[in-house]
Amino acid sequence: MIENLTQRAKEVLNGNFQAEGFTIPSKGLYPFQWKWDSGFIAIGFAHYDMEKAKAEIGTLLKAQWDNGFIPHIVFHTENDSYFPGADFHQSNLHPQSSKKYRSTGMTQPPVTGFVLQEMYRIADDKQDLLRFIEEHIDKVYQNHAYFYTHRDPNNEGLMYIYHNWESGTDNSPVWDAIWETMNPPHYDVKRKDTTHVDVSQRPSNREYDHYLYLIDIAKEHRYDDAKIAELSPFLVQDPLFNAMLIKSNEALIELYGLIGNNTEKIRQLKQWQEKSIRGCNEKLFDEALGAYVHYDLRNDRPIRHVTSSSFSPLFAKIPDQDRAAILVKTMLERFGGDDKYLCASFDPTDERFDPRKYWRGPVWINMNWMLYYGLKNYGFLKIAERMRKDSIELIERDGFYEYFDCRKDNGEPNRRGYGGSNFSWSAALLIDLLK
Ligand code: 9WN
Repeated sequence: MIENLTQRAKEVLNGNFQAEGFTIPSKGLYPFQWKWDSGFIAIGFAHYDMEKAKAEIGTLLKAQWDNGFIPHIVFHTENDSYFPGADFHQSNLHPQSSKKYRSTGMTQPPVTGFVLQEMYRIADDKQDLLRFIEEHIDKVYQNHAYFYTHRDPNNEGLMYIYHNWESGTDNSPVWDAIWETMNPPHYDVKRKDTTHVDVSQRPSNREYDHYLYLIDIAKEHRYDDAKIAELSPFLVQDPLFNAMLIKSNEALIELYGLIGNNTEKIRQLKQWQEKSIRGCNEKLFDEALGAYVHYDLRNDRPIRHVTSSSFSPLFAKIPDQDRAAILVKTMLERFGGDDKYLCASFDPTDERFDPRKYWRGPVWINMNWMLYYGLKNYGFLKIAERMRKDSIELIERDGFYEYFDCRKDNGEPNRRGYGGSNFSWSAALLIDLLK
């Protein structure tokens, strides 16, 4: 059974791998290379085809900008099945953008550092992998330096994101209160996502107006970070984004240690690390909710909702043991009923929870994967195992979907998978979870 499922996962990944050396997240819906997808995909490939895993990361890093920035989408090929594409984003507006690769001017959670560490953990030939890491690690370090230089205007160790797409959790109800502070024009554009996926499972047109407007503001200022920090109506410190950076900092410290002769970089990383962990614990933890929450920097207020991102600091060992126990209690109380699969992306006890709509409720395999390892970090083995089993069961029953209804009984037997099908990171991380 397990062999069968792993085999099917490999077929999905191989089918999505492109001759240019990267993997699309899902045919039709997402035809380019996405930053955090590529990291999860590399972990899957690392288990059976390390050359493809290396190609995935190597290709992403080739598109890095001169200031260390790594974009959220790299448009390696011409393809008009996705909107907004390269012509809308116009990354060339930024003076330090890649001259060779067209991309977006926003980023995504910084997973690449810990992905290199995972690849090393999985590799049989450690020497070979260490050589690969040696060739690429400075680029990842430069990416972290970019964040600490340009994305932390108040020097809190907490990076801001200026667009909901930078969070990876695109239409989470967390952003709703921010949309209420904005009044963007109506964009008369042809969305493509709703031609691939049922419109009821995707963000609304009005939400897209906000998304496009934020890009237009950034473009008006040629993607200048300081201007964006000053003017973007969306400026948020996201616990998931920051947890990924912290996890990746830790990974770089370990990997530079293995490589040797990098004391200065290790010193700098440790200093960043200390500041960021403190920032997360002091500013983003909400005692009353028993969870980490987002902070709206533009409007200077916490966004008090519990999401799967609220638990991601477990993955980066940010909380101490007592606080980790509080997180688990919150997770079980709000997300963990027997009638549900773990882990909904948004609080099932909140009125904005929608079990079918994208990041407003459904289960996402990448989040489950992080939470599985996060729970194991603290010895919560029973709930970790439930997280793993639920992920496997959802895929086994429904297929390699992008996201899944968390309700065990949703009135539609064997129809819990939504969004894109043959979705790469669901396949990649399943391979890891089945090991
Ligand atoms: C915008 C590719 C990406 C994921 C995101 C997911 C979705 C894009 C979209 O697909 O976002 O980046 O067009 O909806 O929300 O997490 O990286 O799989």
